[in-house]
Amino acid sequence: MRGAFIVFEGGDRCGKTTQCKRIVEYLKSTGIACEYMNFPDRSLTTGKIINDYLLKKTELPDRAVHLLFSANRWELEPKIRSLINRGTSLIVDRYSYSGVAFTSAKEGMDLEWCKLAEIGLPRPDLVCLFKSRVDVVSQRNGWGEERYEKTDFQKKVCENFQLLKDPSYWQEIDAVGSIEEVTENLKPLILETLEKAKSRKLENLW
Ligand code: Z5A
Repeated sequence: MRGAFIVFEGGDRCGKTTQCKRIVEYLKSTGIACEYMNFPDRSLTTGKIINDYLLKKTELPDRAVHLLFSANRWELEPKIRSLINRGTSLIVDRYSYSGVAFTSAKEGMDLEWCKLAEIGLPRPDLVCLFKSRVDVVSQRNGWGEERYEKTDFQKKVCENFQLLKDPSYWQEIDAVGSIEEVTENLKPLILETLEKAKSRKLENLW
């Protein structure tokens, strides 16, 4: 039986990484095989260039950097399929939806063009879209250090997530509560998805 492919998405600092790690810890404590994965993975070949770009050490044309983010996912595509097919569930911190939502928030970038490089990547069984408020997250540690951490840009990104939302496998998560409250709200949804994934084929984007 295959594992489930679960993605957490949302604006900056909304708590995705915190929750991914807490859910992986929780699942492992109940004996479920699972792993944490995050995009961009800055340790990969493409990830090193992306890291320099996000830290504003290099400049790249918008389309080129968009394709690098996508290539970063394709670097891990064989590993994603292999782990899932061997029964390990993946809890993934950002994915193709961030790729499309962030690039298409830039001037002159078309959302449909942004989706093209993602075609054929595995489609998650569940996308948890973290709903927060920019006035809340902008008070959190680390806000403003990287390229996209500006209020107006983040609002546009959130609008783009709404355009990508597919109710058949997306769920909105209230991420304004405490860290513990958000984890407790996520647990039943994650367990239900793990169960359903066992008998479902892994589909592709889009
Ligand atoms: N990007 C892109 O353009 N194209 C792509 O294809 C992809 C990404 C995949 C870097 O992503 C940038 O790349 C990102 C999107 C773009 N730009 N922005 N903005 P990243 O995932 O590496 O980094 P990030 O977006 O900045 O995410 P993050 O730092 O991982 O934030 P987070 O995961 O949402 O939050 P967190 O680390 O769990 O929490 C942040 C802080 O808040 C921390 O101090 C926590 O302790 C605290 N926290 C968390 N939850 C709570 C609650 N509930 N209450 C209070 N405090 C909390």
